Amino acid sequence: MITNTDLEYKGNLYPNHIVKYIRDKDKFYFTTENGVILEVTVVQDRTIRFRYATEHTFPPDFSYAVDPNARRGYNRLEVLETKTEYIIETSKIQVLVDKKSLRTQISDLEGNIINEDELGFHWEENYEHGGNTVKMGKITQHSESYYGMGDKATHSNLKGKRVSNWVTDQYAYGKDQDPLYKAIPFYLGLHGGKSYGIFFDNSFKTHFDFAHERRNTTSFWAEGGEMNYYFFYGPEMYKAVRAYTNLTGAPELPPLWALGFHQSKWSYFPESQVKDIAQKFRDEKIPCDAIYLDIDYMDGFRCFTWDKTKFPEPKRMIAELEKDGFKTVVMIDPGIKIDRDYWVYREALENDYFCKRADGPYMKGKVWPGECNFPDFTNPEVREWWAGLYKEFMVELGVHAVWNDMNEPAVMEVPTKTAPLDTRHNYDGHPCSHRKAHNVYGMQMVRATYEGVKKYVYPKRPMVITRAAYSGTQRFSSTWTGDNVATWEHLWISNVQMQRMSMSGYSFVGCDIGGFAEQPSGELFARWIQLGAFHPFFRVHSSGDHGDQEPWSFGKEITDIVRKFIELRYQLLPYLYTMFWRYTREGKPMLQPIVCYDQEDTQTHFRTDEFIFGEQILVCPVQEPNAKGRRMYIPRGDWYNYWNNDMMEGGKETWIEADIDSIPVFIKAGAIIPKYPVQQYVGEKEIEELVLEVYYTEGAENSTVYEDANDGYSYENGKYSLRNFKFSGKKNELTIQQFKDGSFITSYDTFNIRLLGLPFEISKVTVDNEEVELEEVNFDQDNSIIISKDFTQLRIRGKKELPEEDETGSTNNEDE
Ligand code: NBV
Repeated sequence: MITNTDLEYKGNLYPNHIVKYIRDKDKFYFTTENGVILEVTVVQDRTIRFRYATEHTFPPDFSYAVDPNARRGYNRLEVLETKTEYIIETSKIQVLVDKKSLRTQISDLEGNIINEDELGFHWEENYEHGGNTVKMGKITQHSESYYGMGDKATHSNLKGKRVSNWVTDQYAYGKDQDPLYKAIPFYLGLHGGKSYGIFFDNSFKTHFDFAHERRNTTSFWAEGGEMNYYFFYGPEMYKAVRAYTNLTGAPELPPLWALGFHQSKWSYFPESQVKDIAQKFRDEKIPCDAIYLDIDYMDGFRCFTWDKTKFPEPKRMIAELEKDGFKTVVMIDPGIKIDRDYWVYREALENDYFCKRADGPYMKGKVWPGECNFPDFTNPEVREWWAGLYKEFMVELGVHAVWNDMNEPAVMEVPTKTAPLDTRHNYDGHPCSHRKAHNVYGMQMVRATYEGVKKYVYPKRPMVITRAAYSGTQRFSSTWTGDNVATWEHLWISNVQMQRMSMSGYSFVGCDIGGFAEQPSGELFARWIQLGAFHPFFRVHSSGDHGDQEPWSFGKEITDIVRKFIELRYQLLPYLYTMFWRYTREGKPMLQPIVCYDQEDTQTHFRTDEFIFGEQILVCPVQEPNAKGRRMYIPRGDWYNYWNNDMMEGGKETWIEADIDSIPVFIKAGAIIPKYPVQQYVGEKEIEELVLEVYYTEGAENSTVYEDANDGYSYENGKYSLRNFKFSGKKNELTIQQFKDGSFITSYDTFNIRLLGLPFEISKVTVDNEEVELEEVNFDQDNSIIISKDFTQLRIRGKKELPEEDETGSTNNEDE
């Protein structure tokens, strides 16, 4: 075995033996003879924080990533000291700290090793910048796989890869190009059927090596700051993601319109063009909820201004669009034009809000308006000012949502593409250079934007979109994956990125459908819409220099396909909204790669294409031209092909037909999928009936439908409707039970229950414990029945309405 003293080569320093141990409630301090302190904090039974100091001192503890509202607390905490180690035990795991080397090992309570240090913590002094390069070496366990890490455009299983985190404006990036727009230093490990997560909360440039340099080691390091990481025990992957999401936060529920279809381009102008596009959606009967204004709406690219020749009366235009069901989303960038006649610039200058270089001058960079200064969003006072700038837009003009771009920050005409590294930042009272603040700059900008938008759209809910992000940004904003390209390869990349982001705690994510750069063929556009319909943020955006990219730009056949999938999206809104609600409440990823769905099936470990939308819908995009279908892996269990209701047994790879107007979509047997009617925009229609598609299985399955007012905050006061359906199927019988919570009264009174895949003829129906005469039951040819939403009354054959008693609510077991 190698000892730490053998390893003190190449400038690396290692902790030696422990000389002091102190416990302070949930914190444990281990000090080594050479001045390293390891602070172990038990955050929750499955969440442990490891933090290392050199030279006996910790700097002040501060994190932008950690949600101040994260739940903390544990059920059990015991410590044991043996001759060679300290053992900390919670109700889920055991942490060993080795007395001789300070190395740690984490195992479950059955003694299975989940994660262990190889070289463990070590560091190198950084003479140029001061401080340390901090490093952690772990053992790669037998057959270990790795996932997560934000927007990396590479195979979803990161085994054998090395990646870095440095938020970067990466126009027209390629597969495997790294780093991109996000810095999310969180990964999941999976071996022996058990999973865990590690979050390295360090905003400097970080690097992760997943058995790339050495076959049996996984390491991560940062070019400054502290070795400060959290370990989350699964053993299910989603539980590790959930624990990470508990720590770094989830967003609030967006308004439902934000989950509709959105149309964008760089740029729609003038007003007449925006109006024409909007009108065309209505004429073509293609649902759409939002239209985007890119930088050209501004006066000379000055943020918070309007080019009055293009948009003479923004307030009127926005109101007219709104009347027609369109929300208006506008872009805001961080660069503020250096222009003494521009009020935003003057305000920032007078208040000393711009970032400065180390020796005093303002940090300058060229962006769209020419030379700009950049507000220091890491200063709380600057954030407050920035939030206030949205007042006019949101309150006076009626803008609905804001889109923050270029917030890496992107700077043109410099090789680094960003601010100089000596730029100074307030970092909420912990002054530092851009080396430390770079990865959180965009996050703090969009945080300020969120605060402003939220304040001024109140009592409605905010909707914000960001390009740059660090861990925790999901609390404030949705995101998209930046400037992709109209290629088939990018369709693959988008699919992987969405799943990866979801598994990195960031579910409210989408990509530029059709590709930002270059022009897609009609076929590629259709295939991309088919995938995008299953992404939480569903927006077409393009650079606009290569022709049109609207749903009708590629001829009738493609328009019809695009319409079909946008319509499907609108039908699935109650399902999607429920997924979102679960994400906000439980941190459950909205998209799951199939490895997350069934981690014990090793067949899933290296799959990139198939994913689960929510919990019960399996989707697999077609990613090649000219395809009539594709081979795909169907996870274990029974699945119904959505298009023909054929049931299929999973656990195998198989060919699935999917001509240009289709994409493989499967529904988990036993699921109850709620659907709304097609609307041209959210709120166009009052929902008169909730369709429940019930997929028979022999066995049990739970399904949920969450609904509320679709906007506003009444849901926080109990005005929501949560329906839990318990399905249980036997050979010749099926039962559906409903459990209801919340006081929101849905606009519909009835469910239209469609029984799919029934292996038997119906001979008896019981509602609310009473048998209904079979000849009375109003079965349509497709086994669908109309039932009151309280599950007490069936609609009787030949009658359009439910029986009288129901309308008076006589036997209502709902507490509405
Ligand atoms: O504002 C223009 C574009 C925008 O359309 C795109 O979505 C962003 O990712 N923006 C980048 C700046 C210019 C990119 C070449």
